[in-house]
Amino acid sequence: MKKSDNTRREFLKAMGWGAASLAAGGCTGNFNWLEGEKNRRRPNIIFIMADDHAAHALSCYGSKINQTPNLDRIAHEGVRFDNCFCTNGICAPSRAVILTGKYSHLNGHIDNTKTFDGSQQTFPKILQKAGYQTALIGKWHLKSDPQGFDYWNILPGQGDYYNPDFIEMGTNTKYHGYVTDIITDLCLDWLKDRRPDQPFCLMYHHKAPHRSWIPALRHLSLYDDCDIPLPENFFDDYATRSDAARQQEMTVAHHLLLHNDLKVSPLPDEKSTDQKWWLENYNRMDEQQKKLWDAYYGPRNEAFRRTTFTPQELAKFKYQRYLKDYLRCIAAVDENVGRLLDYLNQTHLAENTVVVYTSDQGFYLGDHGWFDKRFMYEESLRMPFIVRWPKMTKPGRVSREMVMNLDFAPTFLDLAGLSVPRDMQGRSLQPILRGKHPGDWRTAVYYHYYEYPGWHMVKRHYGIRTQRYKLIHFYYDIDAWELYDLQQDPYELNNLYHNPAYGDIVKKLKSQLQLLRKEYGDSDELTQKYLDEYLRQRREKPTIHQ
Ligand SMILES: [Ca+2]
Repeated sequence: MKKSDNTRREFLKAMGWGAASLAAGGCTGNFNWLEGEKNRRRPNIIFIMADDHAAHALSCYGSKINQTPNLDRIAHEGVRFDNCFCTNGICAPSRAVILTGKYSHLNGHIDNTKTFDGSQQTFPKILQKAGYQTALIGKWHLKSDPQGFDYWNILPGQGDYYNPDFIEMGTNTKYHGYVTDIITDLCLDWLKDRRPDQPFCLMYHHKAPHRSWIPALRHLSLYDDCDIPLPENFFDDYATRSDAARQQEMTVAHHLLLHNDLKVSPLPDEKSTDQKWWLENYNRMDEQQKKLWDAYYGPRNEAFRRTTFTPQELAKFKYQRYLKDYLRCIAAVDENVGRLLDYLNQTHLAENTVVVYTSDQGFYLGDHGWFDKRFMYEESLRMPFIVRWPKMTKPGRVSREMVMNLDFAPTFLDLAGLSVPRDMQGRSLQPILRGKHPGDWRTAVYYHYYEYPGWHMVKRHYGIRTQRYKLIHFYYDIDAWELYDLQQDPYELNNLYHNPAYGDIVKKLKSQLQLLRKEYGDSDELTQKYLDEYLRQRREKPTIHQ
């Protein structure tokens, strides 16, 4: 056998094809054939990520409050992961975990105040080196310039919903329109212009539905004809919990901002401190956009000002306005993902393109009376994660294996036929995508949140979640534990940590938690190091935490 045949056989073996493929392929045996065949076979990857899109706001996850027919297409034609969790439930750290396949304490990006060390190993860099065309379009949020991409066009910082600025490979450009539509247009343009002879990896990252939940004009009246039902635990009184649940600053009732979040435009003589984001957003609109915006919110805001509310009625008003705007933002994401899926079908790219939809973490949709994320409770710990690759995934499959954002990088590399670097801490999901249930799959996940004192005042904590239990340790200005039996108490209202009947379970979980900390390289020393660094930074530059 010629050397080229050997090389080809090795490649086919690596890709899971046997000798039959070799025999059937025709034996030209030259390198170009091999490269062409390799590129034709390797899947394209479209990694769609929204910002703060909770799984319980997707109809494929049983949402009681909205429909997402286009996102559901990915789940219905692929695999829905019901137990996908983030390792640190906040925007930039989750993105850093996804890129590196490493926990925050190893990639260094423990909180939103950090700047990502772009010199480190990431999966896009490895894909690029292996011959993939790589592109990143939309939200980035890691401060340093993206590395490992042939093309990038990103929102600066959090970005704006209307007429947003983008930074295209270092150059600022202002676009006219609504951000979710623009990001999708840019992705479609890139797909049309890409080189057809190479596989690609496109990171299609939405800003929506991040705070302050500013909908497209065409969606302003969506949900006008209904009330969004309150979640079961909206009026959680935190009775059995630690002070962490009581001392946060993220309640719908008290911490949503009237102007910035709820779109109640300030009166001419109203000198409120919460106008800044509202004004920035409003002032970006052109005259026609402002006219349509005012025509919708104006009369509703006047009615709000004429009404006298009890505290509970006011909380419900805030919930409705918050949730409706949040869901309207998701409606635009859903429509636009539909446009992208249609494009893949029309261009026959769908068959060999892995399409992933996820969010950097979940979100509280009034659950526990909250908005935002950070806590290790289910609603923000859980990430929607749906994957379609017609070549591999059978339609409508559901996985209950415990997976993490830590697994995304190893999965993408594995699907591209590349070996996963040993220092990545996640595990490829390829067997699960193929419908297998690996017997040695993990039975628990480890979580660690750091950003305190800071936005929303969610105390530092780490913990373990198994299929049935969750044990959380809050630390720093508190030393408190919480235990939940998710089977008996799915809404996490009853902290069982001090219940003697659960003593053995606590003991076992604490031991498991220590093993996980050790396995993933986290430690009390590292925790202290990051805390000292955080507090020093806060003293030297207080505004960084505002
Ligand atoms: Ca986020």
